[in-house]
Amino acid sequence: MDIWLATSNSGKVNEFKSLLHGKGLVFHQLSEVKNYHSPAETGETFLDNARIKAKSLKSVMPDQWVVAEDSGLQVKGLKDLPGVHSARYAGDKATDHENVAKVMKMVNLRTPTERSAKFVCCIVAISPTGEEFVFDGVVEGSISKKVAGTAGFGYDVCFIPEGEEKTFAELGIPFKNKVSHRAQAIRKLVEIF
Ligand code: ITT
Repeated sequence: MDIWLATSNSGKVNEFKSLLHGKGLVFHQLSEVKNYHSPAETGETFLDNARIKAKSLKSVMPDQWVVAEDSGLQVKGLKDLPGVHSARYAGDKATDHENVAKVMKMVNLRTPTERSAKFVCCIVAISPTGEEFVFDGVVEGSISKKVAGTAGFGYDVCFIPEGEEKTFAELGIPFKNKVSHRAQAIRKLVEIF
């Protein structure tokens, strides 16, 4: 079965592929869609933004399964920021490195002793007949005292999942894929295919 993934984040694509490996699914990426421009993520929630991305791709792929995902880091002591702004926390064209640096700076400045945080993921899938499915996942944890590790992407270098002492980036992808927010949502998604 063909699935069109409405994401330009290669870290997300890799996790979808590895979590759904062997399920007979063929993933297509935005780079295969000619003249496609990702929509502005103007929603106030992860669901809003996942739906905006899914509907946008669906409008040019009307007969296909389309899957979009919106996710981010919520830091308790920063009033759940960066949240839906996770990809752009340090500016519109910010790199992962710059976003992580800003989170570390803000946490150390505003909430050095309360470092609780969570990753949230919302997936919206739209079937060839236009039926919408929504799945989510959350992983609780905390912001590390210093960045560490090389696996994964985004904030993985500064996020320690609950019960562990190392960051996702140190624990590696096989570990992350057992517990992550995205893994939880993808496991629910797979049941509809
Ligand atoms: P698309 O919109 O094209 O899917 P994006 O990177 O812009 O790609 P989002 O708008 O959903 O995706 O932003 C999510 C950001 O949150 C992402 O760029 C990371 O910085 C962060 N993030 C989400 N999931 C993460 C994870 O599993 N590990 C580390 N950081 C994550």
